[in-house]
Amino acid sequence: MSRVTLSRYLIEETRSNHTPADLRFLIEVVARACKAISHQVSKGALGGVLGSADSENVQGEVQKKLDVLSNEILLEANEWGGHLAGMASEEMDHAYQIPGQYPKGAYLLVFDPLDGSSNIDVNVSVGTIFSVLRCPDDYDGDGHLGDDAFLQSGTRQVAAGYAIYGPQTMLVLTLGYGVKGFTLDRELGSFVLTHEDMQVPASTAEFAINMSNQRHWEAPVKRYVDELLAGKQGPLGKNYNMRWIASMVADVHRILTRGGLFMYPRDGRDPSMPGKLRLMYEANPMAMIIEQAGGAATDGVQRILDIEPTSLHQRVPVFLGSREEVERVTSYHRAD
Ligand code: AHM
Ligand code: MG
Repeated sequence: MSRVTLSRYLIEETRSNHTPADLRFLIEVVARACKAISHQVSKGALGGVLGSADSENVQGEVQKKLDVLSNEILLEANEWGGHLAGMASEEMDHAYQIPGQYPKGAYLLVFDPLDGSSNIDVNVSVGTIFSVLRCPDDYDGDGHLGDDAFLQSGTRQVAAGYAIYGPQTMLVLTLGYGVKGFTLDRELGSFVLTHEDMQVPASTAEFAINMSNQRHWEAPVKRYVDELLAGKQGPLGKNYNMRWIASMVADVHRILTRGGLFMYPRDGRDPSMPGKLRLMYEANPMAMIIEQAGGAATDGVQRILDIEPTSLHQRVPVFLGSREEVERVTSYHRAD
């Protein structure tokens, strides 16, 4: 069997004029950084990388050592290549400036360096989520890149992807025409194309939500989950199964593999937080991937990719996965 590596796939995309060469380099570098993160994650207790760092991020969350390390790996890999105008991440308050000695490029890279980090110490799958935008042509930040350059709707993403560090390390990527999955071949040191055309089935009998927040949910989500739990005897007329890994990357990967619905709704725990997940580096890239695989993604009311961001670390409710179920829960919100 002839194996198509990520590099070969990207070269062919560039040859057929689908993907500009500088975007190809950018994806290659992100993939290389993900390989390095995968290596660090896999060391576990042997690498001294488990546990918390003595720091909090801008959102007041205690950072794990691997959150900080993964962020540094992505910054260092990407800052010198000349394809980026700047970067932003869950772990940094504001936009990261490309150091003055390096050339700048046309793209912006946004990432969650290690999603699901509460799972690191218990040896459950975690991942890196990334989104690529163009730096606005008319951007004039006087040499300083402000957060405002990143505030573009998800429809303007030119690429999105994630790496999952699980029993296998995989890179799942969309350049805007379908979703490809690459598995890391550790002997070869390369990501190899293993999933040609990832698709989310339109219907499903599996859902994912953190049920412990049930008492804080809004009425449409309560109604919908009550109906799911009522099973065959209820209004939906079928039995549903539930899975909750608490790593968005792992939950989304399951949905891309066998269908399902992922929900992180708004809840009443903290009125200043409209949901837990962040728009720019969690909801938007995952929404692009899911839509490109034939699924749907909304915030309960509108398509996630249409949301006009107002801040870098903005949070949104998320409903994504199999189209029929996303449409149903969205219609319950609209009827409310
Ligand atoms: P993180 O980026 O700080 O790791 O948080 C995001 C994670 C998602 O991966 C996951 O879906 C969710 O938060 C888990 O939330 P909960 O702690 O409510 O289970
Ligand atoms: Mg995250």
